Amino acid sequence: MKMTLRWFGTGYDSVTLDKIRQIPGVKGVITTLYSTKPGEVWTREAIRALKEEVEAAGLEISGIESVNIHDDIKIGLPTRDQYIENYIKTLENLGEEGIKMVCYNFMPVFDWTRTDLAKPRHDGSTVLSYDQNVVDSIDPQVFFDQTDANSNGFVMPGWEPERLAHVKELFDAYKNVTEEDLFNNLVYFLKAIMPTCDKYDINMAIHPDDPAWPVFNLPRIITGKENIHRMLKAVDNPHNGLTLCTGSLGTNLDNDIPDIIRSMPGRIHFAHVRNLQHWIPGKLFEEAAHLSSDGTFDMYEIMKALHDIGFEGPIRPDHGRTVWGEVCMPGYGLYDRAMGACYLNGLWEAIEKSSK
Ligand code: CS2
Ligand code: MN
Repeated sequence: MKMTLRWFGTGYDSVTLDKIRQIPGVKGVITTLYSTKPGEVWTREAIRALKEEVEAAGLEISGIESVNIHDDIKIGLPTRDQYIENYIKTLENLGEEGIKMVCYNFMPVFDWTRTDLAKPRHDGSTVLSYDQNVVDSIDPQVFFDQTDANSNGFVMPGWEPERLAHVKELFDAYKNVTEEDLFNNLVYFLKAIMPTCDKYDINMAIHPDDPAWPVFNLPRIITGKENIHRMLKAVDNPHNGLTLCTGSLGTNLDNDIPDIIRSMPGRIHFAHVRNLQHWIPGKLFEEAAHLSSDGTFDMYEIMKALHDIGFEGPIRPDHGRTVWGEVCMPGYGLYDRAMGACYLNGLWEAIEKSSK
């Protein structure tokens, strides 16, 4: 594996490349052109400028998270073909610049959903948390406005104000989209982009839905072992793979994460490894420190499973706690993610040495 950190880019992230460079073992960043909108073509010049900035700091771009998918593709509107063409152009430009891993998700309207962005934890840190009762009783527009207001002034990934200013229209547009439709629209998209991925050796890594069940009555299709395998099989090309996100799949305790990992060698192209503390399974959970004993998951078993399948892709700590008074995008501060990276590196070193 290759340890990385997510970086949103100058002007969008409170964390600088110089600081990331000082986390032991972190070789690269997972980044994006944060100012682009879903559906836009990423120009080669803009990609190159980003790459040069990262490389000047002694790091590499280990992958993109995310090239977001335009809603028309997810909904399956006739206009999707134009947006798919634009996506292909973006992949070509990334491929020309030597970037070979692209993370994306296929969640309608929202990216991840959390009901509190700064829940105090027993140790005095704050974390993102989820309460199903809140989701069941709140209007999506109010929910979006609250989330936006609590993000410390940062634009959070997947929560772009320009798009979500139209939450109601977006919901209407998805009104008749069933899970089967959404799945078919994903397959249509993947089939269209695979030749480009083959040409440039780009690994596509779909991010699981978070949480791993329908929220606000929106369809969900990447929630567990069965539907992930269905997706991999529907477009059975090694470039069609998964972002193994423990914090997303792990929202549903029926998901046995080490088992999921072992069931798809060669198809996990990226890993997000973090821990959750469950209070009421399926209803109430919060994020935790990466350490196994701080939450519900056995992080050793997760890293061991990745090691056992010979995982060589980029890995990153995912959401961290906010600690030591840091002011940052919720989930994306420096300190706790740096601790997470060190811990995961330590587990990996021990697993590697003891498996010789
Ligand atoms: C991320 C997702 O913050 C997170 O939970 O893992 O926002 C992820 O970047 C997207 O779903 C991928 O498109
Ligand atoms: Mn994730």
